Amino acid sequence: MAANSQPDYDKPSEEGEERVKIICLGDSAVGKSKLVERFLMDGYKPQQLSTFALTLFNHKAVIDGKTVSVDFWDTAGQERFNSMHPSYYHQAHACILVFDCTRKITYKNLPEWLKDLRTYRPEIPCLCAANKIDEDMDMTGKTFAFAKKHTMPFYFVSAANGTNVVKLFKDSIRAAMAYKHNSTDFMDEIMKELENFELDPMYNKDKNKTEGEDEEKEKKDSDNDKKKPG
Ligand SMILES: Nc1nc2c(ncn2[C@@H]2O[C@H](COP(=O)(O)OP(=O)(O)OP(=O)(O)O)[C@@H](O)[C@H]2O)c(=O)[nH]1
Ligand SMILES: [Mg+2]
Repeated sequence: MAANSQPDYDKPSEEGEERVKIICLGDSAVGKSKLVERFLMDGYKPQQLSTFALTLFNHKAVIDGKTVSVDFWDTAGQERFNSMHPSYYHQAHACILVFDCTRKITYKNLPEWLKDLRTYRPEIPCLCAANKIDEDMDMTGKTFAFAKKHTMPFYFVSAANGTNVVKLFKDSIRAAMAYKHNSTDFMDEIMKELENFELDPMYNKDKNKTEGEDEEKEKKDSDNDKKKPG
């Protein structure tokens, strides 16, 4: 999509509403489209179709009594390998970065997505979502270090059963608005809220285990093995 065919997000919509742009990023099949669908339509149809190019979903949100026109941009996760067009990032006010908690590789690719994002939008708020927790609720007992490391709000979500989807999208809208109005208060608020957030004790058993620890240990073990003579 050419940059000049995009709406101008600095100008109000035809109805005089303020506009914000929120982009979704993450590997193919992590559930970006399903999450947007779940939020906007409150529906979910399991289907395998990958997003072909670019889809724009418009949503009217009411923030502090004012209607805001929100465009969610959704593109194909495989685009990254063909290098995403810069116009995808152009004027974006917030980003939802999604991975699939049942496929480790999609988590490992997050730094690549973030690097691309920061090339074009160094400052915008980015929210991180671990999708498909319906498939493995034990995942909610894990700490995923990536989000903490980059001071991002983090959400366990499921497009299939709706867990946390409304929260994720509403927070993303507020974060986008806060960014547009040069206010960092809202992000600080979310971060504080999440620090105090206690998970259901039932899923807390592996709480102190951090994603990536296993590999670090494996690496140390193999380094030690290498050091062993003979
Ligand atoms: N179990 C489960 N499956 C999901 C969930 N969200 C998405 N899926 C399934 O995962 C597959 C991919 O979902 P999509 O939303 O198309 O993924 P995407 O990230 O948009 O993929 P691309 O468009 O290729 O980048 C579909 O078969 C969905 O039904 C979820 O929360 N739980
Ligand atoms: Mg898609």
